[in-house]
Amino acid sequence: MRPEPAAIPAAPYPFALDLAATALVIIDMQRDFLLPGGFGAMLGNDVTMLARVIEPLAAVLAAARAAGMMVIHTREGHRPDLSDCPASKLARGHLDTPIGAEGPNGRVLVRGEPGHGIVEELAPIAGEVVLDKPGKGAFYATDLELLLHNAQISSLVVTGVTTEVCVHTTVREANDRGFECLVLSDCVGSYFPEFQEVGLRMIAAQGGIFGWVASSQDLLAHLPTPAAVD
Ligand code: TIU
Repeated sequence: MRPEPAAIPAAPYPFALDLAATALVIIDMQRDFLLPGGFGAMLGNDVTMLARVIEPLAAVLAAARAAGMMVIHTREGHRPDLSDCPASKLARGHLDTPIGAEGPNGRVLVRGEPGHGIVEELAPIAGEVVLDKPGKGAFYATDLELLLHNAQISSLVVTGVTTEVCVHTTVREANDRGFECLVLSDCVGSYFPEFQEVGLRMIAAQGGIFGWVASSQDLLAHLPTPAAVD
């Protein structure tokens, strides 16, 4: 028999967690955003601001795997010929090292390059979805909605970077498509502390206009403890 949903303490009110109908979505935990020399750095950001997300997110990923949850990793980036990169995105920021140019981690935001890869602490394993997306939202120009529909997923635990850009865009897209989103406050990160704070408040405000916000500890308390790894 399917277990009763657990009530996860969250803002603005407890989130009903039905594990079989919930996927963990990890947004763009790529070297291009987290390490020096990638897209995030080329935009002028202090990339060290995002490192604090890795440890709690690795714990959530391990617990999600132990619980048998569907896991989806997204990666923002483009085809090597940049044919899927809008001219507006390419031009934005007047970057010295724009999308597609050679940087210390390979060509910036290009699929297959070292910078485009997910940081090793959160590397996908067999059976997990790795979803390449050309935009900020994970639903735009991808088959994410079809994958979730076919897996009978109705709720998303949303994590990754950055809070106000790709996480927010994805949560807004998911909300309009009828998915319930629980955003983990310590597993999403921003280059801007004020955007982190306000970005999270915007999700849960107005009775949960886009979804719920909880800490990873509050979710982990309701997931099976992963077997210890030596
Ligand atoms: N610039 C910034 O904050 N983010 C992005 O460009 N992409 C994602 O958030 N993944």
